[in-house]
Amino acid sequence: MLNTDEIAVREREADVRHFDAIVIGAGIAGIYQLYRLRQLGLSVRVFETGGGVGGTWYWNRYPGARFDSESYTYGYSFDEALLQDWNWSEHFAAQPETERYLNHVVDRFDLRRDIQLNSRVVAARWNEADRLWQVELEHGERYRCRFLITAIGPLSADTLPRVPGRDDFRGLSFHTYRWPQEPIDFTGKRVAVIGTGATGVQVIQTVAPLAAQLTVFQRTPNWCTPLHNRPITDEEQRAIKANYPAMFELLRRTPGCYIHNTDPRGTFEVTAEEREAFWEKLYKEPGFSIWMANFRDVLTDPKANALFSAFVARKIRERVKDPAVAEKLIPKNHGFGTRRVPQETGYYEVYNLPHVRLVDLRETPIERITETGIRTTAEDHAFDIIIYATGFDAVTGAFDRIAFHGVDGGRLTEHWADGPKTYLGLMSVGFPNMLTIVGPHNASTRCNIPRCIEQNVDWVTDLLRHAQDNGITRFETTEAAEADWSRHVEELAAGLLYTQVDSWLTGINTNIDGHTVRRVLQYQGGAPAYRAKCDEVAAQGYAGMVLR
Ligand code: NA7
Repeated sequence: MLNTDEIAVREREADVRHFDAIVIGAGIAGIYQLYRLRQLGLSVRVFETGGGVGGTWYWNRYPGARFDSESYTYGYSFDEALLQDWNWSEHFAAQPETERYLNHVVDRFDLRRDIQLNSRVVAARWNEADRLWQVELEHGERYRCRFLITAIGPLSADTLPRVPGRDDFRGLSFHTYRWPQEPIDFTGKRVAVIGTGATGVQVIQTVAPLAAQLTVFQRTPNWCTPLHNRPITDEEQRAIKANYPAMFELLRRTPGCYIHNTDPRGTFEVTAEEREAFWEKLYKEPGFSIWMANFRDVLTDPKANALFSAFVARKIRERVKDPAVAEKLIPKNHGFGTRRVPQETGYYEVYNLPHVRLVDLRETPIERITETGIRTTAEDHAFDIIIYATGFDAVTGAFDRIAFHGVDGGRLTEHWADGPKTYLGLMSVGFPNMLTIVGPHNASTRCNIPRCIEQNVDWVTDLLRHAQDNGITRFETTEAAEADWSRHVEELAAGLLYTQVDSWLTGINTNIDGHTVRRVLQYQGGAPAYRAKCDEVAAQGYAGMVLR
């Protein structure tokens, strides 16, 4: 006999809606995954925390947010008519255009009806008896599904500095990821920006001309290089559209699916004059060419890296008038390209403006946020607006913010306590029927991300088609396959200079507990090798997995 509580639970369970698949997140990955699962005829619901679709491009609406990948290399590649109809206005499009684009895709393919906005997933529990996931939203609603797909993004768990007094400030303050929907008027305002990563650089160079006063609080300078953005001419637009198949073919072959490919020469295999001329040329080229198309050893040989870093340091000294400020802006604790390279447009020249000031937090750390501004060990700074460009709990953070309970109730955070353990960066032992698109150990966080997203999603879709065709209701990777893949990922990173440097790429974040040990979070073997491995696994009937 059931008692009344149990009966109540059963009755509630009966109301729980069932979907074949639930996708968490309506960013680039979630949108495409929905599109593909529809083609399988599955019932799908996408839950999205935000009030609109677009993920990264919905949240990061700070002034200056834009691509560092060429726009036309970034858009979806799956539909020829979409490619031909959409006109990117600039080589590196700004956030409003990308948000418009993603909304256009959602409407064009009639995807909106399966996307539930303002719906934060807080927990997901595996039910072994029914072979189903139960997914729970913030306000208690529950849903069930056979397959659970996380499309929660590598940079979606924002983190604020751990300094006292943040709530005391009486002016406006926000993290760049939480930028308000309504535009901010900077006219006559005293503005602070904390953080000089890729985001901080974009904000600083955009806000500097608008504000009455701008103070940049820098803890670690980065090696920033020119973006060289410009509008796409009509002629270029025609050429881009005519060239899409060849361009996507090229992107399939480059390590990070960027339009730039490593130069096969070694730094010391050319004369000093040739080297200098090559680097001058790269400095004038748009986008990540300087990072991705440099000599083959710049990111692996410390001597090559030091020489190129000295080249970029010289550029900074040429561009910043005050030599003392220039020295502060030149990184001293890491070489070029070992952290994410911010792409800039007039960033260094900002520091030549009389109303812009650089505060070096290594010399004068922040003591607290006050009612009126920021107190460092040297002085009290007064502000109207404080912008926190302080980054993310990268790659694993979004997973930690949802309580995933797998087989026997085990938590994913516990399974990954000493670093991620995955198979193909797409699944983990103890979490059957769950697929982690753009998850840790995946090639996608070292990638021109939509290209790797499409690969991840296509692979997941094929797996679910296979399950559908063969009556499979449960799949899970094996301990051996997970251990092998995780070891392989570690081995691939060995010897790369970035592994010796603190940054979000190595999982370091001073603003959260337990993020002081460097970890290998990404597959470093390049997207082509990653794709080949995934294809091989599928061709072998999903080797390394148990399907039943
Ligand atoms: P990043 O690259 O992680 O940059 C965060 C910045 O904020 C960086 O300069 C940090 O200094 C600084 N920071 C973080 N916490 C503090 C505290 N407590 N005090 C002072 N300064 C702090 O994040 P972004 O948003 O710029 O970029 C993330 C990615 O998004 C980017 O790479 C693109 O791929 C898109 P630190 O370097 O840690 O000393």
